[in-house]
Amino acid sequence: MEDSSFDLELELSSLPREKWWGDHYLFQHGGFWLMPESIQGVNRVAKHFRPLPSDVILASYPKTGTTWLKALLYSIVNRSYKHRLTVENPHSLVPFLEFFDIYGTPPYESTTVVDPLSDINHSRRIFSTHMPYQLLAKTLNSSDCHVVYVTRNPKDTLVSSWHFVNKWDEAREEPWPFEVAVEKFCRGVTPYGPYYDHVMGYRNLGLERPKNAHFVTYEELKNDPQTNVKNLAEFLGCPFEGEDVEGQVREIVKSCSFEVLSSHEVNKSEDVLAGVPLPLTVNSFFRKGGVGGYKDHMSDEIVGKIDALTREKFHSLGFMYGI
Ligand code: PAP
Repeated sequence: MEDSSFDLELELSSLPREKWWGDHYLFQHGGFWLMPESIQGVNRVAKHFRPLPSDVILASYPKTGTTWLKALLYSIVNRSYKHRLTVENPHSLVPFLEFFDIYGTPPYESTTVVDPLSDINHSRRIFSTHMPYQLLAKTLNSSDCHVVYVTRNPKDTLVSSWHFVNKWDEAREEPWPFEVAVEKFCRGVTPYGPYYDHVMGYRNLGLERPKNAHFVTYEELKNDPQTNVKNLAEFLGCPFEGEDVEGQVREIVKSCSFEVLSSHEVNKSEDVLAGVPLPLTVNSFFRKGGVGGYKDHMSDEIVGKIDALTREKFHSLGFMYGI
């Protein structure tokens, strides 16, 4: 697949832009804010990706549990290969569609993208994406593939994103002020934001096409991983069977837990994650992995501001979540 006619500079010059942090700008495309590094990949996915009915697509807004779900989905689908999680990073096992050598911009001088139909997983392909449903609707609705969407409460999501950005090398010299991160989040000016529109797009898909889209929250998973892992397996059409179903599920829950996953040498690595056009170290995807950590960072005033927005954006549409 070639798209040598794509001119990123030309594309960017036609889009509204706003400063995100440091020297990084975001560009508005289809109602969402994107990093320039992901625009070509996002366009290619929307244009070329034709999911197979057997495909599993993990969708998420950044920092809402992507890494965890990658590990869980990989283990559920490839049960006899789940030991690979001890030696490979979940992002290598379940690549982002718009990055890596799937539809991303290769970090080397080439416009040829690896054939996305090649067998990247063992039996069934699992991809992930941060693309909002609004930009993927045509693609997803053209197929019987299974979509899993994970979300997380807005305050922990925001805090996680802020920590993540402050781990970037450039932030060592000039850290990103928390108040600025809050302001950008509330205005929706974040990579793949607005968060609220992202979540509602996939929530509606889950309500409209429950056989094809499964919506789960980080907090539900934390609260009852055993039931939720069984539900995911049922949804994907590969329920746990045979002897000791509870034991099989328990094993997967444990091997994908924050504590176990983050203890593997491969996930402690300071190496830059291959295939992503940003200098992200592998270990930066693991920090605390908890619920409610926002309380250590947010004043009552900030909590009040985000909760008011959550009421307006979620509660008004009947989604009683996030407060
Ligand atoms: P991404 O969207 O950039 O891939 P993502 O994996 O969604 O990132 O988010 C990282 C968050 O998930 C981190 O949260 P924290 O900053 O609040 O700690 C990270 O610690 C957490 N995380 C990573 N792996 C797990 C896991 N196995 N269980 C629970 N949380 C996890």
